[in-house]
Amino acid sequence: MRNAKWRAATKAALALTGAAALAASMAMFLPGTASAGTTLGASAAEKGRYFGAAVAANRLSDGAYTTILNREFNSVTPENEMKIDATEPQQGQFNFTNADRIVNHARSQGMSVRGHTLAWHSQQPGWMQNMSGSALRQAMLNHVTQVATYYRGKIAAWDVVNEAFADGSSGARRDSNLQRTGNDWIEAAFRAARAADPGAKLCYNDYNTDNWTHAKTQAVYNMVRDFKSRGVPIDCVGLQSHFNNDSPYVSNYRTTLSSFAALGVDVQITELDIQNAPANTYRAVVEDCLAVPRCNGITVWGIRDSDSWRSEQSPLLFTSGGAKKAAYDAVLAALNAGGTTPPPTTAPPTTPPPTTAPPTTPPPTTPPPTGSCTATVSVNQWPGGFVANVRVTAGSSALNSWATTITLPSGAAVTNAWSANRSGNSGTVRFTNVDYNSQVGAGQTIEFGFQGTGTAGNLSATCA
Ligand code: 9MR
Repeated sequence: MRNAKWRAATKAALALTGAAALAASMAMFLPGTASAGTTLGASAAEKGRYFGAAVAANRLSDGAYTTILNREFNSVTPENEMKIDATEPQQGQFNFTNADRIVNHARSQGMSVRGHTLAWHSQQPGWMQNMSGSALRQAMLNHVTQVATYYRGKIAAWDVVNEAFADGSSGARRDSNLQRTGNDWIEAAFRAARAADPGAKLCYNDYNTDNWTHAKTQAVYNMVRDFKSRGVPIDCVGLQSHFNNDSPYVSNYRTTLSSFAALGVDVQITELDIQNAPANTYRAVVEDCLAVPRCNGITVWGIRDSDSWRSEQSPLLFTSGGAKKAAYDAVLAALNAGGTTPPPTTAPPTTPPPTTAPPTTPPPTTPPPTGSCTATVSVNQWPGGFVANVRVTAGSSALNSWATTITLPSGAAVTNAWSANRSGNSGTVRFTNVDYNSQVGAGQTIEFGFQGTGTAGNLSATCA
């Protein structure tokens, strides 16, 4: 957005004074305004990307800190303030005070916000650490829903689930209280997040997933591929990219970025820091991202070395005194290399569709036909509650819209649905497409789901 301001100012200056006078007019009329080529955010924006930093609310009162933040970055990630222990310290009592300080600061500066994180085995409040089974599953889904709803429309991308895979060579999920609620906890979290904020990109985020040959990287890749094939709503993968001597940058990093991107998701470098901040390694990371059209942003995990969670490794772009390091110069040069390129065209919309868009063409006098389809339901039941996943498959003709009804047994009721509009909550409940899944190719399948209370039993769905 600062880039947009800059572009507007640039256009005006060009129109008034001509290109030759541009530099002089900017110096006269726009002192301190970020310009492409001289700051990380503006230079990244010229390449259709953002450059962000993790921000701590308690540092926003430090003028030296905010001077660099406001000058250099056009995206922020709250470092700890959106974690579960911060936002729901007591069950059902939400606290957004510190997260709001960061979000408000970002919005006032025209920066986008990455939300971090809705579901994680770590930094759980005490009440959640002590939960298990269906109660934990419901508490987790409620947390995702409440927090994503509160910030609806303000978050460019959510780390919906963080660090759910085990280290080492197993390729297995990490054991945790959330994992023990059932292997589908991750997709359930993504569906709840999509329902709460349809405009946010939904990311899976992890560390030690940089080396393409590592089992953990492959395991995350396989999960994302599976999610995409089954219509689980995932838009992006976050590679934390905390590089150090034990977990170094490797030259197949670009292969990792492009392989994830080839699954049809954006890739974001979400928590970059590099032990001792070697300029060459920082440059290589930026070049790798720029080489992959769907690598659409880089976030460093702090601003000055003194702000880092690993400050003893001096892994960031600014010294503790706020001076630019050699790594900063390398990053900026890499962002500026090759001139301006158009932004990638593959990004999904980042804002929710308007609810009352004026029609630009006369509406059809009859609704488009709802073609024939078949639907199947699978239910994950626990005492007192359930989650149902419904797969709708088009027949031999493509669908422009679809509708399906499901009859619940008495005592069962739907509490929320994702990737579908719903009418009714008990008895026969009707589900219809939302905008983004109205089109289903011949023989293709989309998926939606809903959560409910009571006992669902074996459900069947009828296409209407
Ligand atoms: O930088 C964060 C640090 O201030 C916290 O003490 C720590 C607690 O878990 O979390 C750090 O951030 C982590 C991030 O949330 C997830 N990926 C690893 C980051 C560094 O530990």
